[in-house]
Amino acid sequence: MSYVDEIYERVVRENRGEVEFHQAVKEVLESLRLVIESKEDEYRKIALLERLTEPERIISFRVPWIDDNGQVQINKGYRVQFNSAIGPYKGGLRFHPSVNESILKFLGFEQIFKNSLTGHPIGGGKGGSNFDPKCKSDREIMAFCQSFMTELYKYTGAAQDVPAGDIGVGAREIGFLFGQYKRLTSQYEGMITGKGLKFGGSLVRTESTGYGVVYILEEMLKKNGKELVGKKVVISGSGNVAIYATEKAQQLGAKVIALSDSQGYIYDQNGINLEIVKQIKEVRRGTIEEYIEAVPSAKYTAGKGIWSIPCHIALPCATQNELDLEDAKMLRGNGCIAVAEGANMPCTMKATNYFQESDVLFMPGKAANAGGVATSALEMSQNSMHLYWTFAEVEEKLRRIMVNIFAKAEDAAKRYGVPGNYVVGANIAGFEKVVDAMIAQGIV
Ligand code: NDP
Ligand code: 2IT
Repeated sequence: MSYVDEIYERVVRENRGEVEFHQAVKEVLESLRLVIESKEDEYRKIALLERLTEPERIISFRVPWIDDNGQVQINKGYRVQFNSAIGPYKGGLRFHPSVNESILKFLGFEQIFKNSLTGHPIGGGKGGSNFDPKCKSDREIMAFCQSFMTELYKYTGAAQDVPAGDIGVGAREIGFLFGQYKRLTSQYEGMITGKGLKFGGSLVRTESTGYGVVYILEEMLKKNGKELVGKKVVISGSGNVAIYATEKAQQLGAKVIALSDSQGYIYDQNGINLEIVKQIKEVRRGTIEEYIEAVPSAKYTAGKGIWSIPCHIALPCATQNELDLEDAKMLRGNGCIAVAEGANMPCTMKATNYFQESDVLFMPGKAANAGGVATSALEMSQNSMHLYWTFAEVEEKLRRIMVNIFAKAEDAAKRYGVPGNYVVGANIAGFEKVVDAMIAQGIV
C-alpha cells in the first residue's frame, strides 16, 4: 500500500469518528501524493507523515462561569498545538456550539500549511470552546473569556503560542482574553492578535482576511485573462470575513448581490449596502433578515440556498462544508467562473473536484484566507518592535503577501505538472517548507 494511503487509514483508525479531521487530512495527502511518492522511502523511515498528522499537544480543559441568573455553566475548552516546526503555534480561537476535537484538529492541520504559505515564521494551532456567544450579555462574555484564559494562559505566550479570533471570537472577546492574560502573568506582550488598536492591535487586521481573499481572487483572475470589475459576486456569511470581502470586492469594482448568516440569505440586485450590514452585524449583533427592513426591495429567504443565485464569482466565507456538489453544479450551470474560499474548508471535496474538472478557477482556503493570519504575523512583528505601521503600509504588505502566495501556489502546481491546480500548488508549497524544517530539527 502506498505511504499516503497507509497514513490516511491510520488517521481514520486512530481518530475515530473525527470526520472533519479525516476530510482535511485526505484533501492534503491526496494533493501531496506526487511529492510524497517521489521520496516515499526517505519519508517512511523518519515517520514524517505520522508526525505531521499527530498534533504535538492537545490541551483540553473545563471552563466554569456564572451566567446572569447566577447559574454556574460549564463548557469545554481546547487548544490544539499542532506543529511548531517553523515558529510558535499560531491560529484562531472558535467559540461555537459545534466545536469539538475533530473540528479543531482539522482547523489546526490546515493552519500548518496556511501559515507556512504566508512566508512568516509561524507554526500551526487552533483552539476554542463549545460556548455559544449568541444572546449573551457583555458581562457573560467577559466571565467566560476570563475563565477560559485562566486555563489557557499556562500554554500561551508571544514565543510559545499566539491565538487570535475565528468564528464567534472578535475584538470584544480578544480584549477580554488579553486583559485576563495580563492580569495573570503581569506581562504586556503580543501573546494574542486581533487586539484593539489602542492596546497593541494592528491596523488592517480586522479587514485583512476578507481583503486578502479578494486580492488573491483578483490576481487569479488576472493571471487567467479575466477581471473582477463588473462581476456579480455571491458571498456566504456576514461575519468578519464576509463583510470585508464584500468591502474590498466593491472597492475593486465588483457587485456583491448576496450575503447570508446561519438563519438565511439576502439577495439585493442593486448591490449590497454594506453600511447597513455592518450596523446589523457588527453593532447590533442581529440577523441578516433585518436588512430587508432597511432595503425593502431586497429579498430574504430563510434557510440554505444562497448558491442558487446566479453569479460570476462565489466566495464561501461562513463555515466548513457549506458548499456541496449540488451547489457547485448549480453555480457552474449559472455561469460561475471563479471560487475563492474565505472560510476554512467550506467546499466539500466533491465540490472542489467538480470545480477543477469543469474549469472553474478555484483558490483553496489555505491560500485564499491566509491574509488574516499573515496580518496577525505583522501584528506580532509590530508588537515586538514596539512600533506601529500606517493603514496604507500594512495594507500594501498584505496585498504583496497575497500576490506572493498566488505565485507560490502557481509555481508549485506547474513544477508538479498540474498547472492551474491551486489546491495541489498551495498544499505542496506549504508542505515543502514545513518538511524541510522538520527534517532539519531531527526526530522530535
Ligand atoms: P464570524 O463569527 O465573524 O462570522 C461567521 C459567519 O458565518 C456568520 O455570518 C455566521 O452566521 C455564519 N455561520 C457560522 N457558522 C455557521 C453554520 N454552522 N452554518 C451557517 N452559517 C454559519 O466568523 P469569521 O467571519 O471570522 O469566520 C468565517 C470563516 O472564515 C470560518 O470558516 C473561519 O474559520 C474562517 N477564517 C476566519 C479568519 C479570521 O481572521 N476571522 C481567518 C481565516 C479564516 P450567524 O451570524 O448567524 O452566526
Ligand atoms: O483560520 C485562520 O487563519 C484564523 N482564524 C486567523 C488566525 C490568526 O492567528 O490570525
